[in-house]
Amino acid sequence: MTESEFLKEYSEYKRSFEEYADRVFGRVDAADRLVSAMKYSLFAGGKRVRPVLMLKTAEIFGIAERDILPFALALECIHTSSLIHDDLPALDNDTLRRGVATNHVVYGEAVAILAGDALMNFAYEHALASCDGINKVRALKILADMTGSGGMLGGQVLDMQYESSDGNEEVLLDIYEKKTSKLLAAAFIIPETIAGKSDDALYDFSLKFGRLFQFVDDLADACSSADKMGKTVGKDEAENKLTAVKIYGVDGVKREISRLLANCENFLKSFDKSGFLQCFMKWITGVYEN
Ligand code: GRG
Repeated sequence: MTESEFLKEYSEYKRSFEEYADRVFGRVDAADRLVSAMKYSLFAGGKRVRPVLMLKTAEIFGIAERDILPFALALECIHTSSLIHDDLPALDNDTLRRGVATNHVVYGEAVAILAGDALMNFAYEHALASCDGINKVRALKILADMTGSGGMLGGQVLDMQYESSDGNEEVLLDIYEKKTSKLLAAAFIIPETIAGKSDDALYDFSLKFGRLFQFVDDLADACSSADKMGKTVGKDEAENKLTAVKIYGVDGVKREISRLLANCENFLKSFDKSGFLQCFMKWITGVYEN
């Protein structure tokens, strides 16, 4: 598959997702300040990496789009909620996200906190309403597990604990698995679960993919620009954060990224209809290159 074929297919999945999200949120009253704040961040121009991966994986497992879209929207709402909260003054105190002012800059801190909460609540409400069988209930439990204290939220707290303190590679990998990889893994594991399947190798791959994704983000924070990234960069080093760049150095992270990429590509070779996912790995690692 060529890069332009890949990008065309990516934009088709993204369009399906955007149309669905527009339909769902179009029904919600935007005159309400809380809903307006939720929509501001949800429609601020994210890449929709998680929904696209979920739609593609669903297709590979033979799941109809109507069965996966509610989960794809739930996952993107949880991700957006985490970005709103991560940008708050009490956390990263950032003013730029997805190329626009952060939620609390526009709506104030109190509404931004509640908009993050409301997106999280909406995610479960929406996915639950679509549950018409035990496999979808199982998928919903996975979404909750990947998000909660053993996943993204717990990882964020660990991340804060190790701010400005000495950590090592083992600690870093544990934080990244929880903070970043588990939510990304949901994009692969939820369609698999809805299809009534379970495979440890796919879960291992999805965690490695999450690590690769976070390493690329760390490298971008060290080497890219705010214009290109649509968010503040250079903060990790300024705040002495525990990152892959701190542990491996810039060249070391590049080597780790190549190693993880080869590892992921190797797994995908054994995975049916994986051309799009192979290209995805290349795209995500090249997208932030200088
Ligand atoms: C619960 C507050 C809280 C945080 C959880 C998700 C997270 C941890 C923090 C947000 C910032 C961060 C470094 C996340 C790591 C994963 C990552 C690189 C997210 C950015 O995801 P993209 O590139 O963003 O998919 P867009 O804007 O395109 O959706």
